[in-house]
Amino acid sequence: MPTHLDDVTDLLDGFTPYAGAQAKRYREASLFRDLPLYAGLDLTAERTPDAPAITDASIDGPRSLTYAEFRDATLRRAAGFVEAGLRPGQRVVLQQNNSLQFALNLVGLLRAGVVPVMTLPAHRITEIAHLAVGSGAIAYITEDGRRSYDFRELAAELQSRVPTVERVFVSGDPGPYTPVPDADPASVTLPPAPDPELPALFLISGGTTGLPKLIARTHNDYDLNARLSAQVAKLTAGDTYLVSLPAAHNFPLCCPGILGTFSVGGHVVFTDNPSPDNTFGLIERHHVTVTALVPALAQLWCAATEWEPADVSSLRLLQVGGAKLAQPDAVALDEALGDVVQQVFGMAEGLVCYTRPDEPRDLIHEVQGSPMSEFDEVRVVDEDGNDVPDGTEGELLVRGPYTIRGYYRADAHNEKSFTPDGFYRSGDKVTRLPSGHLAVTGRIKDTIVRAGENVAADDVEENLLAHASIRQVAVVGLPDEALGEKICAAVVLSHEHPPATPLELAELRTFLRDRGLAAFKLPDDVRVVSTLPVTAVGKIDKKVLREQLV
Ligand code: OOB
Repeated sequence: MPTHLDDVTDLLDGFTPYAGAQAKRYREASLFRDLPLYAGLDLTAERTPDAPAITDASIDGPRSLTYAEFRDATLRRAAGFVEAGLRPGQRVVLQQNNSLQFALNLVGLLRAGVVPVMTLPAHRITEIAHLAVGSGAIAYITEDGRRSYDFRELAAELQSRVPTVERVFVSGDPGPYTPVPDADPASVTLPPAPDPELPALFLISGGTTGLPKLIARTHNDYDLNARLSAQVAKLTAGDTYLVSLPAAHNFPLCCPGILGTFSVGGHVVFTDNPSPDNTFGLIERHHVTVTALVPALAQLWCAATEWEPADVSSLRLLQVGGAKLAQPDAVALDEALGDVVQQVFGMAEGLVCYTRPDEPRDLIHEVQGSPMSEFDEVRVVDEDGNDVPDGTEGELLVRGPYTIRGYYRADAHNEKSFTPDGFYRSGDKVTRLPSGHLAVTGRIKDTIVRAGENVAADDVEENLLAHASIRQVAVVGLPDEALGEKICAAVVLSHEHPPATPLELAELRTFLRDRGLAAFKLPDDVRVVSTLPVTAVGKIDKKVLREQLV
């Protein structure tokens, strides 16, 4: 019979802690609170027990809970998990749509010292099985089939492929499984608060290549992430945050998102449908002040201001991140919604950059922000690892108090992804301004090797986006006998400025040549598509696109 100690020892096997001189500096600067991740919620519940904490506006709702009610419900859920036999240090895969149940399960697990693996609703068996094996998960917590997909089927498949996932708990109709458990906290001994230097939860890497990697975030570092983000967003108890993106993603979860809003005593509204015909009404009804979107969704919201009748003027901060927001889109959003855009450049691995609400609007439109902590050490380096001057493109490396020092149980990846002195190699191409602001220019490996020449996809994309009839674009390499790879541009046409005649390759090549693009970078193929495939959180997914185009 394994003991608690075994579970925690097992959790720590493959985890890279913060160490060395930096860890000492962070301690000396008192960056960490040494409290469990749910402390922000508990402190708020003490201060303002009757303030609104959560409104569930998903298909489970509508239902609202005050801070005291929500805290008590999470204690009952934690007691339920303990009574069901879950032990501190064990990992469980959590997969749920945005709802109160998601929040109860998350906080209930944290209180029980159980470590959730934060998967997204769009993940399917390949990713879920991979993450369950990688984390050593013993349970899967999910929901029934009332939304677009029946997760109980995924549960069956998961248990047949990964027998170490012994338990399945389901919110809603459990079918053959166990309902998510609740118990009287007075009748169960909850474990002591977890060590704040231990992993609190696992995030999933956002890359569009290969299978996702596990990112262990500690109580201390993730709590810091929430509090600093809340400060940058100037979040207060008067704010209402709408969870539009999948709640388990770092951006809506903690930047400042759900956890940041709890820490200041604001109100969190959950929706499981981010389309404007639903969200605009919610913004009006609940006086939503802050929300977070990926650029594709932001474009849709921007267009919808033309026809949606709801009053969305309560919105003071529209955070856009996860992928690059084009400058004209940032301008259009500010015009449509009244100077509300905040650019957010973040990563599950840690570093989050924000534009600040009081910065000049034209700067906010141009850059993806600057790091949120003065302890974030950013380097921009060339291919040989040498620092480049400000204004020159290079790879972003980062080390800081809330950036991981290694992926979980991934020694081979860690060799490539971290420098010996602990900097994370982001794979992102950026330029840095003397002010410290970063502009993201692309991904290091997003290149096409055409007839022996390296072509950066972002270079071609940026130039194509300057075409009035092109709304969205993704450039990928496709196999070609003569060239090795040929350059293919998948374009989504603009509704406002549709081309007079169908868009032809020859015309696009002339357009790009006139803009000064080198001949070897000109697309060999153009495909007009109605939408581009996206990842679980809504970023353009080039891997899937390539498969669709060949
Ligand atoms: C966020 O996190 P992930 O882990 O899903 O993805 C991180 C990657 C970054 O390395 C970068 O390649 C890209 O997504 N990215 C951006 C961006 N924000 C993220 N690329 C260009 N412009 C941006 N504004 O995506 C994430 C985590 C926390 C907050 C916001 C986003």
